[in-house]
Amino acid sequence: MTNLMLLPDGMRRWSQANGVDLDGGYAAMADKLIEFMEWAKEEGITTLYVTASSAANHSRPEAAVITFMDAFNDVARRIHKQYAFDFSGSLDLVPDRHLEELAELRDNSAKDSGFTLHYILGMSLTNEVIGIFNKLNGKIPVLTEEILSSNAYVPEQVDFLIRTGGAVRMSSFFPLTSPYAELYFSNLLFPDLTRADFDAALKDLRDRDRRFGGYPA
Ligand code: GPP
Ligand code: MG
Repeated sequence: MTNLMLLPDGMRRWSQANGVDLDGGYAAMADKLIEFMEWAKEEGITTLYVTASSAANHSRPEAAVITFMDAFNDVARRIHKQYAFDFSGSLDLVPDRHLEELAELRDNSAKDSGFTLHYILGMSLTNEVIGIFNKLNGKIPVLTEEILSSNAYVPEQVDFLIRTGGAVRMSSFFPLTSPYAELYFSNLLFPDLTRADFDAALKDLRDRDRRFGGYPA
C-alpha cells in the first residue's frame, strides 16, 4: 500500500504562458488531475492526497478563490461515482457552497473502489496545531501519537510527495505526521505534466533507500 501526495502548482503561470484566463488554467488542472489519478491508480497508489489549497491561498481575491475551488469541486464531481472521495483541512476557510457540495460528493462516492482521492484544504501547520490543541484542550489527559495522527489534516503517514511548479519548498503543505515522506520536485507547471514525467518521478521515489531514521538494512 503506497500513498502519494500531490502539490499541483503553477496554474497562474500556465494560464499566462498559454494566453488563457485563470479559469482556463484551472480547467487544464482539472483535466490533468483526472489523468493523473489514472496514472497513480495504474501504478498501485491507493490514496492520492491533493493539496487543494493552503490557508494563505484563501486570502487571494474572492474571484481567484472561487476559480480554484470550482475546479477542485469539478474534479470531485467527475470522479466520485468511480472512486472514493474524501477531504479534510481548515474547512472553515472554504466557501460554504463548495464545502456543502464536497460533503455530498464524499457521502455519495464509490467507497469500495480501492482508490481514494482525498483533498487537503486550507493547509497551514500553524492552524493545524492550534486547531488540534483547542479542540482537545481539557478533554484528554495527555496527547499521544495516535491522538495526534487521528486529528491531523492528513490521516496517515505520506509515503511519496510530488510538487510541480519549480518551487523547492513545502510552503504550508507539510503533512504534520509524515517526517519520512520522500519529496520530489518538478520544474514543470502542473498542466504540462505527462505520463513520462509521472513515471520518472515515481521511479525516482521508488528507488530511494527508505530507512525511517534507522541503520541501512
Ligand atoms: C497553485 O497555482 C494552485 C493552487 C491554488 C492549488 C494548490 C496550491 C499549491 C501551491 C499546491 P498558482 O495559482 O499558485 O499558480 P502559480 O504558481 O503559477 O502562481
Ligand atoms: Mg503557486
